[in-house]
Amino acid sequence: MKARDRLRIAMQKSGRLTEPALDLLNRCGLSFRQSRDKLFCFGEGEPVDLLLVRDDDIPGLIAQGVCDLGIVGRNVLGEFQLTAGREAEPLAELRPLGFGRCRLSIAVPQELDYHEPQQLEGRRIATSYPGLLGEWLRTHGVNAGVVTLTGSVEIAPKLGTADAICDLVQSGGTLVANQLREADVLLESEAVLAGPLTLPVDERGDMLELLLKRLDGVIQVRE
Ligand code: PRT
Ligand code: ZN
Repeated sequence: MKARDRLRIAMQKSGRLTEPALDLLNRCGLSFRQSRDKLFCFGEGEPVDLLLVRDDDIPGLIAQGVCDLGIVGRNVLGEFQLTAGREAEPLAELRPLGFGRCRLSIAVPQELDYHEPQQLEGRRIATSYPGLLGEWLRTHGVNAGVVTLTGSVEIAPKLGTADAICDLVQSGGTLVANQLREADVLLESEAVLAGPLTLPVDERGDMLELLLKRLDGVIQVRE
């Protein structure tokens, strides 16, 4: 395979992180010939291109070397690290990016008087994050059933398929609408710049270093 000399960044094609990620890259002096309906965006000035994909695919694309970097929620990166298997390339969180903030939390029915994780012993917890939930349960020595769902996790208690849930929370509105209450926080999340543990030492590596410097400048100005 021919070595790539252009840096390739994976980002969400269409979702909560798309606009703020593009905005951040623009403020770092990068611009792209945009074709949102397509997978690929060619960088106009600097040798940096974008791959627009589902957020869940981003860590895998970096681990496989298809992309050099990715902009993705810490929740998705963390779940990948825990579930991808030992043979997958470990990834690093290179920078927190300050947008897409939310929490991965345990939520319980409003009437449950929750005060400690041990109350979840023997219960079923629905989640799209079995890796992160499993690790948290182990840390607290709790044996609970993990029910993995890919969507609509918040309705599981009403349907009787789970006693509690572990899901992303931002305003808390979704929980209230489903008679649930945030009980414990597993992870404070935001969008991060993800990359390999060891950065490439070639032209791509030089561009990557330049991008990190610009990012630090932009993030500092914003703070
Ligand atoms: O299609 P693709 O797979 O790329 O998109 P997606 O639907 O998986 O992701 P998307 O766009 O919903 O979220 C992308 C990322 O944004 C997540 O991985 C988080 O890092 C971050 N983020 C920030 C959120 C939220 N806030 C959020 N509120 N992701 C999801 N939610 C959902 C949550 O799952 C729940 O259903 O919003 C609901 C809760 O919101 P509140 O405000 O009612 O509490
Ligand atoms: Zn997704």
